[in-house]
Amino acid sequence: MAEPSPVLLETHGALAIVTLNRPDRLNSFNEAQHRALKAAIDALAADPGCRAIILTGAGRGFCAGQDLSDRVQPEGGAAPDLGSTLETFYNPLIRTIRALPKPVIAAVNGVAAGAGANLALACDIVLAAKSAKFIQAFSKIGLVPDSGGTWMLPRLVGEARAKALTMLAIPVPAEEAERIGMIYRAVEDATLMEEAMALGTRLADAPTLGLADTKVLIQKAFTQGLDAQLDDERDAQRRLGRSADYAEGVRAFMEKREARFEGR
Ligand code: T3D
Repeated sequence: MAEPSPVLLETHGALAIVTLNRPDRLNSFNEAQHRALKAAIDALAADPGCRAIILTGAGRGFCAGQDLSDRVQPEGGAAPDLGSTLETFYNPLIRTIRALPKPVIAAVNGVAAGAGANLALACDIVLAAKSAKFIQAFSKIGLVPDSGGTWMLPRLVGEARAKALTMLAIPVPAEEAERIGMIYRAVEDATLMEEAMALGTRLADAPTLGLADTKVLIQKAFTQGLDAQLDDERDAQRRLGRSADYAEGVRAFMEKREARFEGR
């Protein structure tokens, strides 16, 4: 029998749902899943009909990071080059999500560990089922948090918490993750996908160019000063002021009706 695809892709109008699909391994990454996820995201990036993406996991986990069964070293055998895996797979994935000019929602359906936790945190909006938890599992196997974890976590939760959570590999339940600002919201398990779809549909119907520039500007705020940020806001506003969605938004407001945005 053919192997099931390690990544599933479905579309609902302008909203796409990408599902990591290795549930027996809690959707941990092997090369096939990396390649399938890259293909799915690249296709959605190039598709003007796609205006928002949900990333989730099949089964009881979101993603348990690297599949460690691919990393077992025979006694006296050569050590793997993990830098090469990061360079080839994890880093491009995180860079792609951060640069994607469309909103990406993580719908964290269950445990998110290692690179799986940081993949979720790289998404623009993180919703998590209340039973889900986030674990920076790396210290348990002698590694550093990767996939942007050392950059993202201190920004989200502060240096003190980031160091404790990573060095001690403390599992953070979804509601606690919401409370400390690590994620946007924890929701009931039964309504996770319904809420993610509602959010995704709303974003898919929104002015896509404006959302894309908002994403870039907020991400830049961590690395540049107010003067540069003000200049960038001016440039974005100038660009967006020429967009069809801006003209439609203003018309709709004046005509007291819902705007119909087209993402251009
Ligand atoms: O290597 C490189 O290229 C560098 C990049 C590294 C990035 C990384 O992500 S390093 C960190 C790797 N991930 C981990 O260390 C997490 C390992 N997993 C766990 O700690 C636990 O599984 C969880 C805390 C995530 C969940 O615990 P629990 O008790 O809910 O489930 P479980 O029983 O441990 O797991 C269920 C099954 O999934 C189990 O298989 P089995 O016994 O039913 O056949 C388990 O072995 C498998 N599984 C879970 N995580 C992984 C995995 N198999 C392979 N790799 C995994 N990461």
